[in-house]
Amino acid sequence: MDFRHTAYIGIGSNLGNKKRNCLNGIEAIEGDHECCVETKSPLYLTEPVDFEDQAWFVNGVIKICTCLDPVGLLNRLKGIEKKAGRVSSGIKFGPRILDLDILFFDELILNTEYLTLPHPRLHKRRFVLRPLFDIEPDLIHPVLKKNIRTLLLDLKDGGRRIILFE
Ligand code: PH2
Ligand code: MG
Ligand code: MG
Repeated sequence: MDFRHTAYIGIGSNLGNKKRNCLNGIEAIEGDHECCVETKSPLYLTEPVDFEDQAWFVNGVIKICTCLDPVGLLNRLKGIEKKAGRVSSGIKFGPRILDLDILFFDELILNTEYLTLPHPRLHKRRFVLRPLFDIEPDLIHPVLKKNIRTLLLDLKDGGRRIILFE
């Protein structure tokens, strides 16, 4: 199999055993024959953003290689979320057992109804930038043309709290 693509996946949970849910999500990706996990960031406990009246999250980022195309990978991740028991809370940005978001897929820029790449909010979110910085500080955002280190240093989010979890 030709694992020609590189993708970064954001992982999050704020329901139940949040750390276990994240680790189970990573293990499910590791168990997928069309993905291989290359690097895992540490996990962080993070203050909720966008919808603030909810529990803190556990978040991390992994780097994978895959032979799937972006939509194939997205569907695979949605399947893993569903298997983990994810149901809609009815609230946009609300609580979830497991969230697996494609952050980057190669240097691809994509704007469809189903999928936007890079992830449209990643550069505003400390809970994504910090673990990304841990594993790939020099990675360049193909739209903003800045590396992760710079995006993190320039981030103005009022100092959202993020605490190393392990
Ligand atoms: N995910 C959201 C909304 N808010 N806040 C934190 N800290 N971590 C998340 O993963 C998160 C969030 C919707 O995807
Ligand atoms: Mg998601
Ligand atoms: Mg998300």
